[in-house]
Amino acid sequence: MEKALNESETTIPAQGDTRATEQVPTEDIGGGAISALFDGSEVITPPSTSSVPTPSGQVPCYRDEGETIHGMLAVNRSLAVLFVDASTLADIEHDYGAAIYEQVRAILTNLILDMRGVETRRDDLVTVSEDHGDTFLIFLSKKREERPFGHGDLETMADRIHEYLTRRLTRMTSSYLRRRLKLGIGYSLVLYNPLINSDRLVLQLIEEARRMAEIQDYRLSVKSKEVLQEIILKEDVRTVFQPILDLRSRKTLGYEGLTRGPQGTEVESPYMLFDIATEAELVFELDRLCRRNAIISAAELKPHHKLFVNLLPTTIRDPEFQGEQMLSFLKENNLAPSRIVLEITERLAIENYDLFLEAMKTFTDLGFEVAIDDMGAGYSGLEKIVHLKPRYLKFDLMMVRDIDTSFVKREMLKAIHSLAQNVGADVIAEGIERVEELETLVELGIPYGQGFLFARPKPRFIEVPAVEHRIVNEVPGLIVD
Ligand SMILES: [Ca+2]
Repeated sequence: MEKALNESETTIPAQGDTRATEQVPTEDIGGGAISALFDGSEVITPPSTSSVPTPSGQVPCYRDEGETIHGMLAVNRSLAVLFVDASTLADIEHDYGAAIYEQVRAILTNLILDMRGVETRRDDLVTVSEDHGDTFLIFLSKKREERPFGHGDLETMADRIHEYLTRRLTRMTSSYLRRRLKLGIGYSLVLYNPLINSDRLVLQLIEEARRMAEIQDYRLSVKSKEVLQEIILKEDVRTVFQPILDLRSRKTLGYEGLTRGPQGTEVESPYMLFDIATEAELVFELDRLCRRNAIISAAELKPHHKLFVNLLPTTIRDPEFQGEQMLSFLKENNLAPSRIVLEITERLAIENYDLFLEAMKTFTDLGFEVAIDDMGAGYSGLEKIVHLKPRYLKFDLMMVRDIDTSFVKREMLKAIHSLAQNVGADVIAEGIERVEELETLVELGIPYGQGFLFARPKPRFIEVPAVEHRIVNEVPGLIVD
């Protein structure tokens, strides 16, 4: 993603989220994990508001600017409007609460106001369609001596503004976006007619711009789908590996294969990839590619290490992942099923329970081990999980974040840990970033973990030095890479 852009723009990082400033695709998903599509509704403490701008001017509702708007229409004999629909930001309010949402909305408002003089004219009238709403209406001013707006000009302007706002807003709010940011930008032009009530002309103008935003949105979905189809056809994904460690001895249990899209593109992050795939109904195809790529890329894996591969329950229906064909594919890549742990998201396991039970049997009969992924991520199917008898339970990274200060998260982990012990499974904690989180996990007796504290996902297999090889006074577990 863009690193070279103006650094003075404000970013609001989620607390303790080192990823926010690094533009690294979020860890702990990849392969077939589509946890990204099913957000845990985690409440994050709002960051200090001192770093967040308040809008440099209050944006009025267009209804309160009737006189100005009618004046522009009459004087210019026409009126053009740009329609900016940011209603998908409502997800942020749902996931993080109203305070964070207001901050994100303030950032967007500032971007739109600051855009004047750059992408639009300085004296354009910026309004919202409703007070506190997330739809902006920018009435375009122009000097009388200039030629009137043509539709081509407006279309070009809408495209430029779409790019301008999407890029900046994505970067500045990346910690809160679990999905692709979608802004709908439409435009319209109405001609002045003294016989028709100006209010009605303005309403017609707005309605047409709204519909145009929908059309533009559709056009962009088609484009994203094309990008993804090309990625799948060219097999243009990479697998990076993150070690999973014994938290006491630091010995490596294995590596989780995580998928990245083409480097430096909007779809480098697996969240984006799977988000587009869901919309384009290409999840199965993408999941299959990620899984294949993880296995093919694991050639250097040492024999005593396991490979954790994410997959969807529907994989069981994939002829390529069945019987002889699969076994010979694994053999070609020097892997036996006994070295592979299949990670399946808790939510999908529960939602597709019968299929999943069948999958468990098929896969465990062949010698695979199974991990239930993203445990605790806002979905509770604990009782059903007991019957699945998985080998590992992976505790979701959102639950590990700040677990040292969260009573609720610790209690949740205790429940999952004792459940694991009852069914002969081991807990793996994901997304460990801070020493205090690690200490809490060790105190609670959690055997395994992974996270940036030890190693970032890399194209090669990093071995974290075992405890006995480290200086006693050194910070526990910290590995620099
Ligand atoms: Ca996973």
